Amino acid sequence: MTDTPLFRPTADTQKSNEITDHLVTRGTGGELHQTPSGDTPRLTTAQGAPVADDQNSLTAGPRGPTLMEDFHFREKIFHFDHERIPERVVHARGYGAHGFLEVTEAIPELTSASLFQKKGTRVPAFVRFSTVAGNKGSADLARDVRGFAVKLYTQDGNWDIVGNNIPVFFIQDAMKFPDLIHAAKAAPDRGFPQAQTAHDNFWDFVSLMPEAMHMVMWTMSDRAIPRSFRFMEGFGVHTFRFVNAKGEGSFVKFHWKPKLGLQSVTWDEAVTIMGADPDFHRRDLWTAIRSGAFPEWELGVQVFDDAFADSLEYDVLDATKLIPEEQCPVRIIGRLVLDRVVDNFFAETEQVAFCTQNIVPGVDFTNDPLLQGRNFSYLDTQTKRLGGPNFTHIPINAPKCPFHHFQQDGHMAMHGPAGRANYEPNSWAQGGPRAAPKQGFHSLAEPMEGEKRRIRPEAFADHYSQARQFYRSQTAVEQAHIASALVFELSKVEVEEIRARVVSHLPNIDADLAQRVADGLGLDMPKAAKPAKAPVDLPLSDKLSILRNGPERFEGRKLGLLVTDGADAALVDALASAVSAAGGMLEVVAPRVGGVTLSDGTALPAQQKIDGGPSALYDAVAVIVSAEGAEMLASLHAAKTFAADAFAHAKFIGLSEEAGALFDAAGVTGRDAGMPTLASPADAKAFLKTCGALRFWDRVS
Ligand code: HDE
Repeated sequence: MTDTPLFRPTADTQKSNEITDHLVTRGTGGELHQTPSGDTPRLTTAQGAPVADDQNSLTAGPRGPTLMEDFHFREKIFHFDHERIPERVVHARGYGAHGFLEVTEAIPELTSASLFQKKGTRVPAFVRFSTVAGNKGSADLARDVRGFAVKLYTQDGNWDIVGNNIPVFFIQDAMKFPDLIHAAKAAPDRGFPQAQTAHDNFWDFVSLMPEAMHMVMWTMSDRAIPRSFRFMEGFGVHTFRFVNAKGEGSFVKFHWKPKLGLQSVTWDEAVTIMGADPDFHRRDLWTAIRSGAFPEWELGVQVFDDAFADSLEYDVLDATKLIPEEQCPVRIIGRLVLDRVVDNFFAETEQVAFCTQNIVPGVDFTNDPLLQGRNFSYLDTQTKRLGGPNFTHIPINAPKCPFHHFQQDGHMAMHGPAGRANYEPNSWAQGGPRAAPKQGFHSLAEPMEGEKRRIRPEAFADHYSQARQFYRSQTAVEQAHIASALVFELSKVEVEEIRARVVSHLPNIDADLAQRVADGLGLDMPKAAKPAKAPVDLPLSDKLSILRNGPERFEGRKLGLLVTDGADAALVDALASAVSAAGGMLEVVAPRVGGVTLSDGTALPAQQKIDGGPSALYDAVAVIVSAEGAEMLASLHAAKTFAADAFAHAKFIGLSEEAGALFDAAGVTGRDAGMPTLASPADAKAFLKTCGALRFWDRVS
């Protein structure tokens, strides 16, 4: 062997090296630079020493051993080796964005919280949405609860409302949280299943914990497969306290209501989306914000006093219960707008540390035993996850108001106050911050007494009434989805006894639901579980349904337009204008991603090749093709699936006259009112109006 048989680029050869010539500078939107420009900063080590060669490690001779003294190599690899931090023990997969909360109604009579004193006050916000059970790399569309965690950077410190998109929880006491999560996540021996509750351990646990049944109804409903973070509600879940300047307290429950209405996908769509785009939700949020369609929620509060709480059939300290809006209206007091994506996913979304203990003067906890347990858990988990007690020094977690305290040192301390006084009281001049008895945080002076015992309150004993209320408040379509979800999940349970134990709870909720699930499983109806407290019929609540609270317009939604060469240009134009006028988004799907040539000779680029753009990704679809195009698509499996799925998922489908051949080939031979023909440009506008209803449910119900 000779000394130099292999080509190794050197600093000199870099100029002709294809890879280095296509540098993408950091911090841009991703535009490509052909060559580094004059103001491109020089590459340095973490210590700032300029680097001459980032391609080759230092060796003794071209083919010789790598030298230990190569500090640039060692530093680069060492840092890479340490890039990962522990993922969150729950809610590992999440996506965040910046925005603000604007107060639309001042409520000084209810709370002394600084932000609520004046209408129009704005505070910066950071929101992280998440799934619960899956690991960081799991798919967005898993059937799961979604986290809805909001950090508000107020003038009186950070206030974290760490909520979910479901207003109740599985368990009543934080003591059971590790059990719940162990049971829900992958089994410890085999390490699967990932990101789903469709397995024995989860159903074994909840079937032994009837208090979970209300939340089970919610997680088996379409709430657990939202179409987008932008179209889901958020809930603080627990009952909190507002405290006003006079020290008077009231109970409060927090709600986030999406301005664009509620929307979910179907389970069959979710299954497809998980393969076609596992990042569906994060991509949706990123794209919407970057395109200027800023997602918005109303902040609402249910405020009530002790007398009202005492009048309820259940306990407001029980997080497995909600208060229907019909019983206690939601008062809108603000709006949350997300208008900025993160600059760096790790620095912001991964390092953000929500803690339920982060509240501000004017807000207080209640004795909800779940909330009290959370107040310990979040602080503790951030310390582990972020490596020490100074995680509040990380910019995303630091308050944006002035802060002064005597905490010091520890790993990675970033704030090092000057001066001698690091204790209180002290008598040094300028001796440091002092407590502020007037403006400072005061707990509500609530009388407390009782025996020290481990006991569940009697008022927590009714586990079925609200589960029944939820199920019966759904539309027929939604009820069918709940039954199918239960059948799907329980069909993945291997032990029949566990399946039967789950089903034994259902007659206490609804006999018809129980029968449907038993039939779906091929199970003889088991004896109903004996309730700790007999369920009662509560008034139904429309607000619990998604379909009764959907949008009436297509704003914020996405139309998938399947086209071929020769498609009618005027029709395509009209449709694009109608989508844009409706505030929607259009994605072009074509046989090739290079796009198509329309009937007037213009080129239309595509965003998706048909195989990568199934109709499940869209809220409605249109198929505008030439006769030859329809014939060609009729022989493509992906195109036929696009058409057949759009139909099966009850989507609105706009068809050019020629497109019929594709649908016939896909086995969709009839045409219904959800499939209007787009014969002329005038039809496009009418079609978009129709799409506002989101689905043509008559087709499947
Ligand atoms: Fe959490 N939860 N949780 N949780 N939770 C965490 O904190 C915990 C509960 C929620 O985007 C952990 O930072 C206990 C209810 C969200 O970063 C951990 C109990 C609700 C997020 C933790 C609950 C939530 C978390 C894991 C039972 C809705 C994600 C990582 C008492 C109101 C926040 C972390 C983010 C995260 C503990 C129950 C919502 C371990 C002990 C109820 C949205 O601290």
